[in-house]
Amino acid sequence: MPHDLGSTLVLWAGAWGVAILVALVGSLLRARQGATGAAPEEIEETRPARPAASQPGVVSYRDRLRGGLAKSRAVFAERLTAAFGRGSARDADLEALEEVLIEGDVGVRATQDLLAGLRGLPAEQRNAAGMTRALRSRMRALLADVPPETASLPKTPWVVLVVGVNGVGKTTTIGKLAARHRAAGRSVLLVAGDTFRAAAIEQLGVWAERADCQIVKQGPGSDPSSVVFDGMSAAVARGVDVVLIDTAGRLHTKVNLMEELKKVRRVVDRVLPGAPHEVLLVVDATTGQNAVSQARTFAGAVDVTGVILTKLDGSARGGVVVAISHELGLPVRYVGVGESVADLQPFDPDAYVDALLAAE
Ligand SMILES: Nc1nc2c(ncn2[C@@H]2O[C@H](COP(=O)(O)OP(=O)(O)O)[C@@H](O)[C@H]2O)c(=O)[nH]1
Ligand SMILES: [Mg+2]
Repeated sequence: MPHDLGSTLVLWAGAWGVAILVALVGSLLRARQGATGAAPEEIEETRPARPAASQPGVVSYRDRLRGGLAKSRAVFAERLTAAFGRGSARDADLEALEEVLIEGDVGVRATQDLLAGLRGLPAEQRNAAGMTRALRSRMRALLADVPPETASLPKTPWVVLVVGVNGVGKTTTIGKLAARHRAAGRSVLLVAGDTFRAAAIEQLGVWAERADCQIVKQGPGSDPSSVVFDGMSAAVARGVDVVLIDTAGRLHTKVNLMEELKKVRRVVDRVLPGAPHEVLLVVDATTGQNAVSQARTFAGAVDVTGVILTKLDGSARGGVVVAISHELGLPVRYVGVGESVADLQPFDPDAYVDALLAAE
């Protein structure tokens, strides 16, 4: 890995950690003031797109958050010291930590597992440093390992179906993924399987131009399965390396959406047996536990192979990574940290945990 990319990832991971730490601490304070709300049970559509992030490339997301890194880290360390620093940790201190983790969207199950491990720590390790160290290694163990980005594709065309509810960032993420593949010298074909709105088809067209790749589309209102059939047939005939299939995420009803996705999946497999090779679920980090319930619903319907968590730049709810990974056993493959083409980073569980729970 080139040095500058390596340091960028480290900075990014650190920056992400800051956002989460700030949220964890803030959430605890809010929770103590009784100002918390329950996470929605039902899968919901994500709210409409927020305004564009500030000028990409001027001050990057990582740079912006990096400025606050030392301070936020210190704040979190301070809270741990306050909780555990005076001799051994009492049960009440573990309860405080439980609130921090739950409010930080780590999820009930993961939180309980983490606490169970900490309760068993020997007395001499029940101080801020020992607790943080134990929490870090236990949290890392809860995160599914991420398969490395392959230098060469196992087969071509490599077909990726991208699913998720409206507004989470599917189309944008496809654009970013396309650019990554193009940068690796691969030919890419995009399939405009979200036929519900003309704007969705145009949006994918813009990304196709930007990333210099092919696109197969039909008019708005056409049958998604028919577009996908055309796209797959073209990809096979033209011998392209990568096919990225966009899909609609409009929840007219959950059942309809899932049935449509299953049908699309069958069509892909009919044209190219064994495909799609990956089904990536895109979820919006700002939706917290709702992202977890979306992941559960989609995973049950279409054999999701990995998750992409978007909008971490606008969110401090990155703890949801742990919930998705642990409760559903799905690897988080990439995270989106902004709206521009370079703002998609492979997820690094080690860097994540280190940034979240830095001891020093
Ligand atoms: N800040 C931020 N915005 C994002 C990210 N990913 C997508 N978006 C924005 O989210 C909005 C919805 O994205 P879109 O790709 O149209 O979502 P789709 O409906 O799932 O296809 C757009 O304004 C995107 O620019 C991200 O990682 N960070
Ligand atoms: Mg879209």
